[in-house]
Amino acid sequence: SSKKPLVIVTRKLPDSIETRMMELFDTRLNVEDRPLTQAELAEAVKAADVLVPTVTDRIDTGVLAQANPNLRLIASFGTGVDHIDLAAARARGITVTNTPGVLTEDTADMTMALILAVPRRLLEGANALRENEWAGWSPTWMLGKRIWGKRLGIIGMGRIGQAVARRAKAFGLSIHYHNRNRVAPQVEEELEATYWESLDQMLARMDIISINCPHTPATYHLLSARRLDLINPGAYIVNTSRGEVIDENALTRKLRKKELAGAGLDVFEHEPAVNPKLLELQNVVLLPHMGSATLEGRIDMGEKVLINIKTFVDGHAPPDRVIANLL
Ligand code: 8YV
Repeated sequence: SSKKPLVIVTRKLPDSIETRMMELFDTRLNVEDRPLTQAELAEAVKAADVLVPTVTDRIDTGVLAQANPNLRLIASFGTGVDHIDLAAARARGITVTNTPGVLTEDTADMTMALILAVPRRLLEGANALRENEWAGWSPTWMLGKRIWGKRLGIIGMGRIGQAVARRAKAFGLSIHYHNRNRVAPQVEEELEATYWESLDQMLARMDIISINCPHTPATYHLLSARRLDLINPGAYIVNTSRGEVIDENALTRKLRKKELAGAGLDVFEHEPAVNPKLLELQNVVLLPHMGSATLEGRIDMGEKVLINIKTFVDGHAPPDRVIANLL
């Protein structure tokens, strides 16, 4: 019998996943549950046959330069792979997998929660009550913006974007989207979605904008200062994808100057750091990257990681190989 591959996991995972992983492979867990330093990551890639990183591990060229040839698979726990230098991994013949699909609905739920929470001032109202600032019902107090009947512009109409669109349609929003490619006609029809080839033109017409595209070199600061200026000052922005897709400083400036009505942000450019100026604003809901944070979802993600590793070590192509067109 051949030696079991050494799998190194960088973060604490759900118990049932860790147990199963130890049964299947020679597994080294991270019991401390804190992100590894770059030096510790370099040590991990020296020893591992398979590395299981998360979004908090920056697998850059410096780290990969330390890898031994035995490192054949990076089975990432999560869907976004922008924390991994894919070109460098590919150059070394390392296969990269992710966990798509299983966190689609949870992330879309959180996106919808932000779409509702910001215009309807959910946190402001809840906080006012807690702070004893509620003097009783008033016809004119704590008025938000109506959501139904408004235009939602989705940037990135993949699995998550479509799941957001389904929810938003049920809430009476009209669906608009920008994507590299137009989605299938039956999907457009089902969602009654309008395709905008020009992102600039779409931005100028929307009441709420939701970012649901991956962070790639092509989407870095897609919402640049120039594009943020195209958006109607009464509009809201929601981001549950990656902070890097928006120029966070430019967004903060616009929110401060009331050139945008508000924002719901689950992700930030320099996590876990958040621009302190954002924290001073009333018209924002800021969440600590919770989009996929359900127990069920994390177990599903872990199971996908297990299947990807198992398939790979059995000598087959793992189901969730990251496709080259993400580069
Ligand atoms: C996780 C995510 O929080 O999958 C993603 O891309 O952002 C989240 O589901 C994280 O990435 C886990 O590594």
